[in-house]
Amino acid sequence: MKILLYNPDNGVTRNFMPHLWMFLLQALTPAGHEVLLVDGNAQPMDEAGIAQFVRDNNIGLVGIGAMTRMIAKAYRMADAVRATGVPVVMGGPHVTEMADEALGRDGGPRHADAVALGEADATWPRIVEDAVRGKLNDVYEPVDAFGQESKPSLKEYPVIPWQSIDLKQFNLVPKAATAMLQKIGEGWGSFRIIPVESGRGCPYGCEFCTVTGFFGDSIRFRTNESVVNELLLLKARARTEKGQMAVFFIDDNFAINIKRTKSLLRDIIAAGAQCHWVAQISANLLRDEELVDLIAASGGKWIFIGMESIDPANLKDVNKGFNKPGEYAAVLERLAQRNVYAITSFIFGMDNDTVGAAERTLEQVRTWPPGLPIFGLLTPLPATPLYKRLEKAGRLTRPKHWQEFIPFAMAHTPLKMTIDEAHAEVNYGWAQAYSPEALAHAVDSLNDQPLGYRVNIFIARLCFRGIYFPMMGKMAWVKVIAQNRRTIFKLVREGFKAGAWRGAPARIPGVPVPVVESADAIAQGADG
Ligand code: B12
Ligand code: SF4
Repeated sequence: MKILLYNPDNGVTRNFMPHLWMFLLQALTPAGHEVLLVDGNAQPMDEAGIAQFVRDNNIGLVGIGAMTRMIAKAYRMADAVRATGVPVVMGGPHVTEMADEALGRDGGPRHADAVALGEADATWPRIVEDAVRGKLNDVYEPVDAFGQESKPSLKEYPVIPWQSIDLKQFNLVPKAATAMLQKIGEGWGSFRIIPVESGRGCPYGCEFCTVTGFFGDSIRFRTNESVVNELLLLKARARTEKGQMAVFFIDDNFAINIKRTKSLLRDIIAAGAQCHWVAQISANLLRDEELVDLIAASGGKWIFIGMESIDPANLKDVNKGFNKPGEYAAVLERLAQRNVYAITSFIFGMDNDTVGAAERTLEQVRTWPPGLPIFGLLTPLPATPLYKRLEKAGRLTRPKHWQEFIPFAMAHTPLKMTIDEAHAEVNYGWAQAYSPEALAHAVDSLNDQPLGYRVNIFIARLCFRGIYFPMMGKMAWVKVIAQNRRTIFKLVREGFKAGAWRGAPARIPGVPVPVVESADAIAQGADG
Protein backbone atom coordinates (compact mmCIF):
# COMPACT_ATOMS: atom_id res chain seq x y z
CA MET A 1 0.00 0.00 0.00
CA LYS A 2 1.13 3.55 -0.68
CA ILE A 3 0.85 5.82 2.35
CA LEU A 4 1.00 9.60 2.39
CA LEU A 5 2.09 11.35 5.58
CA TYR A 6 1.10 14.98 5.42
CA ASN A 7 1.83 17.91 7.73
CA PRO A 8 -0.16 21.08 7.05
CA ASP A 9 1.20 24.58 7.25
CA ASN A 10 -0.85 26.97 9.36
CA GLY A 11 -1.93 28.85 6.26
CA VAL A 12 -0.23 32.05 7.33
CA THR A 13 3.46 31.49 7.87
CA ARG A 14 5.91 28.73 7.10
CA ASN A 15 8.21 26.60 9.17
CA PHE A 16 11.93 26.26 8.63
CA MET A 17 12.31 22.68 9.77
CA PRO A 18 10.67 19.38 8.81
CA HIS A 19 8.59 17.56 11.40
CA LEU A 20 10.14 14.60 13.13
CA TRP A 21 6.92 12.58 13.43
CA MET A 22 6.82 11.98 9.68
CA PHE A 23 10.32 10.50 9.50
CA LEU A 24 9.72 8.50 12.65
CA LEU A 25 6.46 6.94 11.47
CA GLN A 26 8.02 6.30 8.07
CA ALA A 27 10.82 4.39 9.80
CA LEU A 28 8.27 2.48 11.91
CA THR A 29 6.07 1.46 8.95
CA PRO A 30 6.01 -2.31 8.46
CA ALA A 31 7.99 -3.55 5.44
CA GLY A 32 6.21 -3.79 2.12
CA HIS A 33 4.62 -0.34 2.08
CA GLU A 34 5.79 2.79 0.35
CA VAL A 35 5.58 6.00 2.42
CA LEU A 36 5.55 9.44 0.77
CA LEU A 37 6.07 12.60 2.84
CA VAL A 38 4.61 16.01 2.11
CA ASP A 39 5.21 18.93 4.44
CA GLY A 40 2.89 21.82 3.60
CA ASN A 41 5.52 24.24 4.88
CA ALA A 42 7.91 23.18 2.16
CA GLN A 43 5.43 22.06 -0.48
CA PRO A 44 2.33 24.21 -0.13
CA MET A 45 -0.85 22.37 -1.09
CA ASP A 46 -4.54 23.19 -1.01
CA GLU A 47 -7.54 20.87 -0.80
CA ALA A 48 -7.73 20.27 -4.55
CA GLY A 49 -3.96 19.69 -4.61
CA ILE A 50 -3.97 16.98 -1.98
CA ALA A 51 -6.95 15.20 -3.56
CA GLN A 52 -5.14 15.22 -6.90
CA PHE A 53 -1.92 13.99 -5.27
CA VAL A 54 -3.77 11.12 -3.60
CA ARG A 55 -5.40 10.09 -6.89
CA ASP A 56 -2.26 10.50 -9.03
CA ASN A 57 -0.13 8.47 -6.65
CA ASN A 58 -2.70 5.79 -5.91
CA ILE A 59 -2.47 6.44 -2.18
CA GLY A 60 -4.30 3.95 0.06
CA LEU A 61 -3.96 5.69 3.43
CA VAL A 62 -3.25 9.26 4.47
CA GLY A 63 -1.80 10.14 7.89
CA ILE A 64 -2.10 13.76 9.01
CA GLY A 65 -0.37 15.25 12.04
CA ALA A 66 -1.03 18.74 13.35
CA MET A 67 -0.65 21.10 16.24
CA THR A 68 -3.67 23.10 17.39
CA ARG A 69 -2.52 26.04 15.35
CA MET A 70 -2.91 24.27 12.01
CA ILE A 71 -5.78 21.96 12.88
CA ALA A 72 -8.38 23.91 10.88
CA LYS A 73 -6.27 23.45 7.76
CA ALA A 74 -5.63 19.81 8.70
CA TYR A 75 -9.38 19.15 8.89
CA ARG A 76 -9.99 20.81 5.52
CA MET A 77 -7.25 18.71 3.92
CA ALA A 78 -8.58 15.55 5.61
CA ASP A 79 -12.08 16.28 4.27
CA ALA A 80 -10.69 16.62 0.75
CA VAL A 81 -8.84 13.31 1.02
CA ARG A 82 -11.84 11.47 2.45
CA ALA A 83 -13.97 12.79 -0.41
CA THR A 84 -11.73 10.77 -2.75
CA GLY A 85 -12.64 7.62 -0.79
CA VAL A 86 -9.21 7.24 0.86
CA PRO A 87 -9.18 6.87 4.66
CA VAL A 88 -7.48 9.42 6.88
CA VAL A 89 -5.85 8.79 10.24
CA MET A 90 -4.94 11.79 12.34
CA GLY A 91 -2.46 12.09 15.20
CA GLY A 92 -0.49 14.62 17.20
CA PRO A 93 -1.13 16.85 20.21
CA HIS A 94 -4.40 18.46 19.11
CA VAL A 95 -6.46 15.40 18.18
CA THR A 96 -5.10 13.56 21.20
CA GLU A 97 -6.95 16.08 23.33
CA MET A 98 -9.86 16.64 20.95
CA ALA A 99 -10.48 13.19 19.46
CA ASP A 100 -14.25 13.67 19.47
CA GLU A 101 -13.90 16.80 17.38
CA ALA A 102 -11.83 14.95 14.75
CA LEU A 103 -14.22 12.00 14.75
CA GLY A 104 -17.35 14.16 14.56
CA ARG A 105 -18.60 12.91 17.92
CA ASP A 106 -19.11 16.40 19.29
CA GLY A 107 -21.91 17.29 16.95
CA GLY A 108 -19.61 18.69 14.26
CA PRO A 109 -18.58 17.05 10.98
CA ARG A 110 -16.28 14.01 10.98
CA HIS A 111 -12.80 14.67 9.60
CA ALA A 112 -10.86 11.48 10.34
CA ASP A 113 -11.56 7.78 9.95
CA ALA A 114 -9.27 7.07 12.87
CA VAL A 115 -7.37 8.97 15.54
CA ALA A 116 -4.07 7.91 17.09
CA LEU A 117 -3.90 9.14 20.67
CA GLY A 118 -0.62 10.17 22.26
CA GLU A 119 2.69 8.71 21.18
CA ALA A 120 2.01 6.50 18.18
CA ASP A 121 5.35 4.67 17.94
CA ALA A 122 3.73 1.38 18.94
CA THR A 123 0.26 1.89 17.47
CA TRP A 124 1.30 3.03 13.98
CA PRO A 125 2.25 -0.43 12.65
CA ARG A 126 -1.14 -1.70 13.89
CA ILE A 127 -2.95 1.17 12.17
CA VAL A 128 -1.23 0.36 8.88
CA GLU A 129 -2.14 -3.34 9.11
CA ASP A 130 -5.76 -2.49 9.94
CA ALA A 131 -5.93 -0.06 7.02
CA VAL A 132 -4.67 -2.78 4.68
CA ARG A 133 -7.49 -5.05 5.90
CA GLY A 134 -9.97 -2.19 5.52
CA LYS A 135 -10.79 -2.43 9.22
CA LEU A 136 -9.65 0.78 10.89
CA ASN A 137 -10.81 1.38 14.47
CA ASP A 138 -11.97 4.86 15.42
CA VAL A 139 -9.38 5.28 18.15
CA TYR A 140 -5.90 3.85 18.70
CA GLU A 141 -4.60 4.16 22.23
CA PRO A 142 -1.08 3.35 23.37
CA VAL A 143 -1.91 0.77 26.03
CA ASP A 144 -0.24 -2.45 27.17
CA ALA A 145 -1.82 -5.91 27.39
CA PHE A 146 -3.53 -4.88 30.65
CA GLY A 147 -5.07 -1.76 29.18
CA GLN A 148 -2.63 0.50 31.05
CA GLU A 149 -1.18 3.53 29.26
CA SER A 150 2.24 2.61 27.89
CA LYS A 151 4.90 4.98 26.66
CA PRO A 152 7.77 3.95 24.39
CA SER A 153 10.97 3.66 26.42
CA LEU A 154 13.10 5.03 23.52
CA LYS A 155 15.83 2.54 24.38
CA GLU A 156 14.97 0.73 21.14
CA TYR A 157 14.82 3.71 18.82
CA PRO A 158 14.35 3.11 15.11
CA VAL A 159 17.19 4.04 12.78
CA ILE A 160 15.90 6.87 10.57
CA PRO A 161 17.59 6.23 7.23
CA TRP A 162 18.77 9.81 6.68
CA GLN A 163 21.25 8.62 4.06
CA SER A 164 18.45 7.70 1.65
CA ILE A 165 15.38 9.81 2.53
CA ASP A 166 14.36 12.26 -0.17
CA LEU A 167 15.04 15.60 1.53
CA LYS A 168 14.81 17.86 -1.52
CA GLN A 169 11.77 19.74 -0.20
CA PHE A 170 13.64 20.69 2.98
CA ASN A 171 16.69 22.39 1.42
CA LEU A 172 16.85 26.01 2.56
CA VAL A 173 19.32 27.00 -0.18
CA PRO A 174 17.48 28.41 -3.21
CA LYS A 175 17.69 26.06 -6.20
CA ALA A 176 19.27 28.70 -8.44
CA ALA A 177 22.23 29.07 -6.08
CA THR A 178 22.88 25.38 -5.36
CA ALA A 179 25.47 24.68 -8.07
CA MET A 180 27.53 27.75 -7.22
CA LEU A 181 27.32 27.32 -3.45
CA GLN A 182 28.37 23.66 -3.62
CA LYS A 183 31.84 24.89 -4.53
CA ILE A 184 32.26 27.19 -1.53
CA GLY A 185 34.45 25.76 1.20
CA GLU A 186 33.19 22.34 2.23
CA GLY A 187 30.05 23.06 0.24
CA TRP A 188 26.87 25.05 0.87
CA GLY A 189 24.79 23.48 -1.92
CA SER A 190 22.23 22.46 0.65
CA PHE A 191 21.41 23.61 4.14
CA ARG A 192 18.90 21.77 6.27
CA ILE A 193 17.86 21.93 9.86
CA ILE A 194 17.07 18.39 10.92
CA PRO A 195 14.98 17.54 13.99
CA VAL A 196 16.53 14.94 16.27
CA GLU A 197 15.16 13.85 19.64
CA SER A 198 17.33 12.54 22.42
CA GLY A 199 14.53 12.17 24.94
CA ARG A 200 10.87 12.88 25.71
CA GLY A 201 8.97 14.27 28.65
CA CYS A 202 9.22 17.22 30.97
CA PRO A 203 8.07 17.12 34.58
CA TYR A 204 7.78 20.87 35.14
CA GLY A 205 4.12 21.23 34.20
CA CYS A 206 4.03 24.90 33.21
CA GLU A 207 0.41 25.93 33.10
CA PHE A 208 0.22 26.84 29.39
CA CYS A 209 2.18 23.89 28.06
CA THR A 210 0.84 20.61 26.68
CA VAL A 211 4.06 18.69 27.05
CA THR A 212 3.76 17.37 30.60
CA GLY A 213 0.20 16.19 29.87
CA PHE A 214 1.07 14.65 26.51
CA PHE A 215 4.43 12.98 27.08
CA GLY A 216 3.99 12.51 30.81
CA ASP A 217 6.32 13.51 33.57
CA SER A 218 8.39 10.36 33.26
CA ILE A 219 11.39 11.32 31.21
CA ARG A 220 12.75 8.82 28.75
CA PHE A 221 16.02 8.93 26.85
CA ARG A 222 17.49 7.27 23.81
CA THR A 223 20.88 5.68 24.28
CA ASN A 224 23.86 7.95 23.67
CA GLU A 225 25.02 5.53 21.01
CA SER A 226 21.83 5.80 19.02
CA VAL A 227 21.90 9.62 19.08
CA VAL A 228 25.60 9.72 18.15
CA ASN A 229 25.05 7.31 15.25
CA GLU A 230 22.21 9.47 13.96
CA LEU A 231 24.44 12.56 14.00
CA LEU A 232 27.20 10.68 12.18
CA LEU A 233 24.70 9.60 9.52
CA LEU A 234 23.53 13.18 9.04
CA LYS A 235 27.09 14.49 8.83
CA ALA A 236 27.97 11.87 6.24
CA ARG A 237 24.97 12.82 4.13
CA ALA A 238 25.83 16.53 4.24
CA ARG A 239 29.41 15.71 3.20
CA THR A 240 28.39 13.59 0.20
CA GLU A 241 26.01 16.31 -0.96
CA LYS A 242 28.59 19.08 -0.52
CA GLY A 243 26.11 20.76 1.76
CA GLN A 244 25.55 21.67 5.39
CA MET A 245 23.14 20.58 8.02
CA ALA A 246 22.36 21.65 11.54
CA VAL A 247 20.48 19.72 14.17
CA PHE A 248 17.55 20.91 16.28
CA PHE A 249 17.38 18.73 19.37
CA ILE A 250 13.63 18.96 19.81
CA ASP A 251 13.62 17.65 23.41
CA ASP A 252 11.52 20.01 25.47
CA ASN A 253 14.27 20.45 27.97
CA PHE A 254 17.49 19.02 26.56
CA ALA A 255 19.30 19.23 29.90
CA ILE A 256 16.47 18.01 32.11
CA ASN A 257 18.87 15.39 33.44
CA ILE A 258 22.17 17.25 33.48
CA LYS A 259 24.28 14.17 34.14
CA ARG A 260 22.80 12.40 31.13
CA THR A 261 23.15 15.46 28.89
CA LYS A 262 26.80 15.84 29.84
CA SER A 263 27.45 12.19 29.10
CA LEU A 264 25.73 12.49 25.71
CA LEU A 265 27.71 15.61 24.80
CA ARG A 266 30.96 13.92 25.84
CA ASP A 267 30.12 10.94 23.64
CA ILE A 268 29.30 13.23 20.72
CA ILE A 269 32.71 14.88 21.07
CA ALA A 270 34.54 11.58 21.48
CA ALA A 271 32.93 10.16 18.33
CA GLY A 272 33.65 13.27 16.24
CA ALA A 273 29.90 13.68 15.79
CA GLN A 274 29.90 17.40 16.60
CA CYS A 275 27.66 19.46 14.42
CA HIS A 276 26.06 22.85 14.77
CA TRP A 277 23.04 22.41 16.97
CA VAL A 278 20.16 24.22 18.63
CA ALA A 279 18.28 22.98 21.68
CA GLN A 280 15.72 24.10 24.24
CA ILE A 281 17.04 24.32 27.79
CA SER A 282 15.46 26.10 30.73
CA ALA A 283 17.50 28.89 32.32
CA ASN A 284 17.73 27.19 35.72
CA LEU A 285 19.71 24.31 34.18
CA LEU A 286 22.25 26.60 32.56
CA ARG A 287 23.88 27.51 35.87
CA ASP A 288 26.27 24.60 35.40
CA GLU A 289 29.60 25.82 33.91
CA GLU A 290 30.70 22.36 32.84
CA LEU A 291 27.45 21.81 30.99
CA VAL A 292 27.87 25.08 29.13
CA ASP A 293 31.50 24.16 28.26
CA LEU A 294 30.29 20.88 26.81
CA ILE A 295 27.47 22.58 24.90
CA ALA A 296 30.02 24.81 23.17
CA ALA A 297 32.53 22.02 22.56
CA SER A 298 29.94 19.72 20.99
CA GLY A 299 28.70 22.35 18.52
CA GLY A 300 25.82 24.00 20.42
CA LYS A 301 25.25 27.42 18.88
CA TRP A 302 21.78 28.59 19.87
CA ILE A 303 19.88 27.76 23.03
CA PHE A 304 16.16 28.40 23.10
CA ILE A 305 15.21 29.65 26.56
CA GLY A 306 11.57 30.02 27.54
CA MET A 307 11.99 33.09 29.74
CA GLU A 308 8.30 33.94 29.31
CA SER A 309 8.35 37.04 31.53
CA ILE A 310 10.66 39.25 33.54
CA ASP A 311 7.97 39.51 36.21
CA PRO A 312 8.21 36.84 38.94
CA ALA A 313 4.48 37.24 39.71
CA ASN A 314 3.60 36.26 36.15
CA LEU A 315 5.95 33.30 36.31
CA LYS A 316 4.39 32.13 39.54
CA ASP A 317 0.90 32.43 38.02
CA VAL A 318 1.78 30.02 35.19
CA ASN A 319 3.61 27.59 37.46
CA LYS A 320 7.01 28.57 36.10
CA GLY A 321 8.40 30.04 39.30
CA PHE A 322 11.60 28.06 38.74
CA ASN A 323 12.53 30.75 36.21
CA LYS A 324 14.42 33.48 38.08
CA PRO A 325 14.51 36.72 36.05
CA GLY A 326 17.33 37.93 38.29
CA GLU A 327 19.66 35.32 36.84
CA TYR A 328 18.76 35.69 33.13
CA ALA A 329 21.64 38.09 32.44
CA ALA A 330 24.24 35.84 34.08
CA VAL A 331 22.99 32.80 32.16
CA LEU A 332 23.21 34.63 28.85
CA GLU A 333 26.69 35.96 29.66
CA ARG A 334 27.83 32.45 30.52
CA LEU A 335 26.67 31.24 27.10
CA ALA A 336 28.01 34.27 25.20
CA GLN A 337 31.48 33.81 26.74
CA ARG A 338 31.56 30.54 24.75
CA ASN A 339 30.01 32.15 21.67
CA VAL A 340 26.73 30.41 22.25
CA TYR A 341 23.74 32.72 21.94
CA ALA A 342 20.13 32.47 23.01
CA ILE A 343 16.70 32.58 21.46
CA THR A 344 14.83 34.23 24.31
CA SER A 345 11.09 33.68 24.28
CA PHE A 346 8.61 36.00 26.01
CA ILE A 347 4.87 35.80 26.47
CA PHE A 348 2.68 38.89 26.84
CA GLY A 349 -0.90 39.00 28.01
CA MET A 350 -0.14 37.27 31.29
CA ASP A 351 -2.34 38.11 34.24
CA ASN A 352 0.08 40.53 35.90
CA ASP A 353 1.07 42.27 32.65
CA THR A 354 0.18 45.94 32.31
CA VAL A 355 0.65 48.35 29.43
CA GLY A 356 4.36 48.88 28.85
CA ALA A 357 5.32 45.23 29.52
CA ALA A 358 7.10 45.00 26.15
CA GLU A 359 9.24 48.10 26.71
CA ARG A 360 10.11 46.97 30.24
CA THR A 361 11.19 43.62 28.80
CA LEU A 362 13.20 45.26 26.03
CA GLU A 363 14.98 47.50 28.51
CA GLN A 364 16.45 44.35 30.01
CA VAL A 365 17.02 42.60 26.68
CA ARG A 366 19.14 45.56 25.49
CA THR A 367 21.55 45.02 28.38
CA TRP A 368 22.07 41.34 27.56
CA PRO A 369 24.43 39.79 24.99
CA PRO A 370 22.81 39.85 21.55
CA GLY A 371 20.35 37.09 20.84
CA LEU A 372 17.08 36.42 19.15
CA PRO A 373 14.17 37.63 21.26
CA ILE A 374 10.75 36.34 20.28
CA PHE A 375 7.36 37.43 21.53
CA GLY A 376 4.02 35.67 21.73
CA LEU A 377 0.72 35.83 23.53
CA LEU A 378 -0.53 33.58 26.27
CA THR A 379 -2.65 31.00 24.44
CA PRO A 380 -4.98 28.52 26.13
CA LEU A 381 -4.24 25.28 24.29
CA PRO A 382 -6.83 22.52 24.75
CA ALA A 383 -6.51 20.38 27.87
CA THR A 384 -3.80 22.52 29.45
CA PRO A 385 -4.26 23.63 33.07
CA LEU A 386 -4.39 27.19 31.69
CA TYR A 387 -7.33 26.34 29.45
CA LYS A 388 -9.20 24.74 32.33
CA ARG A 389 -8.54 27.68 34.66
CA LEU A 390 -9.72 30.28 32.17
CA GLU A 391 -12.73 28.21 31.16
CA LYS A 392 -13.78 27.81 34.77
CA ALA A 393 -13.41 31.53 35.34
CA GLY A 394 -15.49 32.28 32.23
CA ARG A 395 -12.60 34.21 30.71
CA LEU A 396 -12.34 32.51 27.32
CA THR A 397 -13.45 34.89 24.57
CA ARG A 398 -12.91 32.35 21.77
CA PRO A 399 -13.18 28.93 23.44
CA LYS A 400 -12.55 27.11 20.13
CA HIS A 401 -9.98 29.55 18.82
CA TRP A 402 -8.33 26.86 16.69
CA GLN A 403 -11.39 26.53 14.50
CA GLU A 404 -10.71 30.00 13.21
CA PHE A 405 -6.98 30.42 13.47
CA ILE A 406 -5.79 34.03 13.73
CA PRO A 407 -2.05 34.49 14.27
CA PHE A 408 -0.98 36.56 17.25
CA ALA A 409 -4.51 36.97 18.61
CA MET A 410 -5.61 36.27 22.15
CA ALA A 411 -8.47 33.95 23.03
CA HIS A 412 -9.08 35.29 26.52
CA THR A 413 -8.96 38.64 28.30
CA PRO A 414 -5.93 39.30 30.49
CA LEU A 415 -6.62 40.71 33.94
CA LYS A 416 -4.76 44.00 33.83
CA MET A 417 -5.03 45.09 30.21
CA THR A 418 -7.37 44.69 27.27
CA ILE A 419 -6.90 42.20 24.46
CA ASP A 420 -6.02 45.05 22.08
CA GLU A 421 -3.43 46.35 24.50
CA ALA A 422 -1.87 42.90 24.72
CA HIS A 423 -1.73 42.74 20.90
CA ALA A 424 -0.07 46.15 20.87
CA GLU A 425 2.60 44.89 23.29
CA VAL A 426 3.52 42.02 20.96
CA ASN A 427 3.62 44.32 17.95
CA TYR A 428 5.85 46.71 19.86
CA GLY A 429 8.19 43.94 21.01
CA TRP A 430 8.80 42.65 17.49
CA ALA A 431 9.00 46.05 15.84
CA GLN A 432 11.56 47.36 18.35
CA ALA A 433 13.69 44.24 18.69
CA TYR A 434 14.07 43.84 14.93
CA SER A 435 14.32 47.49 13.86
CA PRO A 436 17.39 48.43 11.75
CA GLU A 437 18.76 50.25 14.84
CA ALA A 438 18.37 47.15 17.03
CA LEU A 439 20.05 44.98 14.39
CA ALA A 440 22.94 47.45 14.11
CA HIS A 441 23.25 47.50 17.90
CA ALA A 442 23.37 43.67 18.05
CA VAL A 443 26.15 43.59 15.44
CA ASP A 444 28.13 46.39 17.13
CA SER A 445 27.94 44.69 20.50
CA LEU A 446 30.11 41.93 19.03
CA ASN A 447 32.79 44.33 17.77
CA ASP A 448 35.47 42.51 19.75
CA GLN A 449 34.56 39.21 18.05
CA PRO A 450 35.72 37.88 14.67
CA LEU A 451 33.69 39.14 11.71
CA GLY A 452 31.97 35.78 11.27
CA TYR A 453 30.13 36.12 14.58
CA ARG A 454 28.80 39.52 13.63
CA VAL A 455 27.67 38.25 10.22
CA ASN A 456 26.06 35.32 12.00
CA ILE A 457 24.02 37.41 14.41
CA PHE A 458 22.99 39.76 11.63
CA ILE A 459 21.76 37.01 9.30
CA ALA A 460 20.05 35.18 12.14
CA ARG A 461 18.21 38.36 13.20
CA LEU A 462 17.20 39.17 9.64
CA CYS A 463 15.79 35.70 9.16
CA PHE A 464 14.09 35.53 12.53
CA ARG A 465 12.39 38.79 11.72
CA GLY A 466 10.36 36.71 9.28
CA ILE A 467 8.53 35.01 12.14
CA TYR A 468 6.50 38.13 12.62
CA PHE A 469 7.04 40.24 9.52
CA PRO A 470 6.16 37.88 6.67
CA MET A 471 8.97 38.11 4.13
CA MET A 472 7.55 35.82 1.52
CA GLY A 473 8.25 37.85 -1.59
CA LYS A 474 11.35 39.30 -3.21
CA MET A 475 10.10 42.86 -2.70
CA ALA A 476 9.77 42.33 1.05
CA TRP A 477 13.38 41.19 1.16
CA VAL A 478 14.56 44.12 -0.93
CA LYS A 479 12.86 46.49 1.52
CA VAL A 480 14.45 44.85 4.55
CA ILE A 481 17.87 44.95 2.92
CA ALA A 482 17.44 48.61 2.03
CA GLN A 483 16.45 49.45 5.60
CA ASN A 484 19.54 47.67 6.94
CA ARG A 485 21.95 48.90 4.26
CA ARG A 486 24.26 50.69 6.69
CA THR A 487 24.95 47.56 8.69
CA ILE A 488 25.34 45.50 5.53
CA PHE A 489 27.85 47.97 4.01
CA LYS A 490 29.76 48.03 7.26
CA LEU A 491 30.06 44.25 7.40
CA VAL A 492 31.03 44.00 3.74
CA ARG A 493 33.64 46.76 4.12
CA GLU A 494 35.16 45.04 7.13
CA GLY A 495 35.15 41.79 5.22
CA PHE A 496 37.16 43.33 2.40
CA LYS A 497 39.58 44.90 4.84
CA ALA A 498 40.13 41.59 6.59
CA GLY A 499 40.27 39.68 3.31
CA ALA A 500 37.43 37.47 4.44
CA TRP A 501 35.63 37.64 1.08
CA ARG A 502 38.77 36.69 -0.88
CA GLY A 503 39.01 33.00 -1.53
CA ALA A 504 36.89 30.47 0.24
CA PRO A 505 36.45 28.83 2.60
CA ALA A 506 34.57 31.48 4.49
CA ARG A 507 33.20 29.35 7.22
CA ILE A 508 30.83 31.24 9.39
CA PRO A 509 31.25 30.21 12.99
CA GLY A 510 27.88 29.26 14.29
CA VAL A 511 24.78 28.41 12.45
CA PRO A 512 22.48 31.21 11.67
CA VAL A 513 19.01 29.78 11.54
CA PRO A 514 18.43 30.68 7.91
CA VAL A 515 14.71 30.89 7.73
CA VAL A 516 14.78 31.45 4.03
CA GLU A 517 11.27 32.67 3.74
CA SER A 518 9.01 33.25 6.61
CA ALA A 519 9.53 31.01 9.54
CA ASP A 520 7.01 30.47 12.16
CA ALA A 521 8.19 29.44 15.48
CA ILE A 522 8.03 29.15 18.90
CA ALA A 523 6.03 32.13 20.05
CA GLN A 524 4.79 30.69 23.32
CA GLY A 525 7.70 29.35 25.20
CA ALA A 526 7.72 25.63 24.52
CA ASP A 527 11.01 24.93 26.04
CA GLY A 528 12.51 24.67 28.46
C1 B12 B 1 10.05 21.20 17.33
C2 B12 B 1 8.82 21.94 17.78
C3 B12 B 1 8.46 23.06 17.06
C4 B12 B 1 9.15 23.55 15.80
C5 B12 B 1 8.31 23.26 14.55
C6 B12 B 1 7.86 21.91 14.41
C7 B12 B 1 8.89 21.09 13.72
N1 B12 B 1 9.24 21.45 12.51
O1 B12 B 1 9.33 20.13 14.25
C8 B12 B 1 9.06 25.05 15.99
C9 B12 B 1 10.19 25.44 16.90
C10 B12 B 1 9.11 25.90 14.74
C11 B12 B 1 7.71 25.09 16.72
C12 B12 B 1 6.84 26.11 16.66
C13 B12 B 1 5.64 26.15 17.35
N2 B12 B 1 5.23 25.26 18.27
CO1 B12 B 1 6.13 23.62 18.63
N3 B12 B 1 6.99 22.15 19.28
C14 B12 B 1 8.03 21.52 18.87
C15 B12 B 1 8.33 20.38 19.85
C16 B12 B 1 9.35 20.89 20.84
C17 B12 B 1 8.82 19.09 19.27
C18 B12 B 1 7.93 18.44 18.20
C19 B12 B 1 8.40 17.04 17.97
O2 B12 B 1 9.02 16.76 16.98
N4 B12 B 1 8.15 16.15 18.93
C20 B12 B 1 8.60 14.75 18.90
C21 B12 B 1 7.62 13.90 18.09
C22 B12 B 1 8.10 12.47 18.04
O3 B12 B 1 6.39 13.97 18.80
P1 B12 B 1 5.03 14.37 18.09
O4 B12 B 1 5.25 15.40 17.04
O5 B12 B 1 4.04 14.67 19.10
O6 B12 B 1 4.63 13.03 17.32
C23 B12 B 1 4.23 11.84 18.01
C24 B12 B 1 2.72 11.78 18.29
O7 B12 B 1 2.11 13.05 18.47
C25 B12 B 1 2.15 11.06 17.13
N5 B12 B 1 1.82 11.80 15.92
C26 B12 B 1 2.11 13.05 15.54
N6 B12 B 1 1.61 13.28 14.32
C27 B12 B 1 0.99 12.16 13.89
C28 B12 B 1 0.32 11.87 12.72
C29 B12 B 1 -0.23 10.59 12.56
C30 B12 B 1 -0.91 10.28 11.30
C31 B12 B 1 -0.12 9.63 13.58
C32 B12 B 1 -0.68 8.31 13.42
C33 B12 B 1 0.56 9.93 14.77
C34 B12 B 1 1.12 11.20 14.91
O8 B12 B 1 3.16 10.12 16.82
C35 B12 B 1 4.46 10.70 17.05
C36 B12 B 1 5.36 9.63 17.61
O9 B12 B 1 4.91 9.17 18.84
C37 B12 B 1 6.92 20.19 20.50
C38 B12 B 1 6.93 19.63 21.88
C39 B12 B 1 7.11 18.14 21.82
N7 B12 B 1 7.96 17.61 22.64
O10 B12 B 1 6.53 17.45 21.00
C40 B12 B 1 6.35 21.59 20.46
C41 B12 B 1 4.86 21.72 20.27
C42 B12 B 1 4.39 20.74 19.24
N8 B12 B 1 4.75 23.08 19.75
C43 B12 B 1 3.72 23.70 20.20
C44 B12 B 1 3.39 25.02 19.85
C45 B12 B 1 2.19 25.61 20.57
C46 B12 B 1 4.13 25.72 18.92
C47 B12 B 1 3.86 27.16 18.49
C48 B12 B 1 2.44 27.58 18.27
C49 B12 B 1 4.47 28.09 19.53
C50 B12 B 1 5.12 27.39 20.62
N9 B12 B 1 4.61 27.39 21.78
O11 B12 B 1 6.14 26.78 20.45
C51 B12 B 1 4.68 27.27 17.18
C52 B12 B 1 3.78 27.10 15.96
C53 B12 B 1 4.41 26.54 14.75
C54 B12 B 1 3.60 26.70 13.50
N10 B12 B 1 4.14 26.31 12.40
O12 B12 B 1 2.53 27.20 13.46
C55 B12 B 1 2.90 22.85 21.13
C56 B12 B 1 1.67 22.30 20.42
C57 B12 B 1 0.51 22.13 21.34
C58 B12 B 1 -0.74 22.00 20.58
N11 B12 B 1 -1.77 21.53 21.21
O13 B12 B 1 -0.81 22.33 19.44
C59 B12 B 1 3.96 21.77 21.55
C60 B12 B 1 3.39 20.41 21.92
C61 B12 B 1 4.73 22.36 22.74
C62 B12 B 1 3.89 22.96 23.83
N12 B12 B 1 4.31 24.07 24.37
O14 B12 B 1 2.87 22.50 24.24
N13 B12 B 1 7.50 23.94 17.41
S1 SF4 C 1 7.20 25.06 29.04
FE1 SF4 C 1 9.12 23.93 28.93
S2 SF4 C 1 9.69 23.61 31.08
FE2 SF4 C 1 7.50 24.13 31.07
S3 SF4 C 1 6.42 22.13 31.03
FE3 SF4 C 1 6.62 22.88 28.89
S4 SF4 C 1 8.49 21.90 28.18
FE4 SF4 C 1 8.55 21.76 30.42
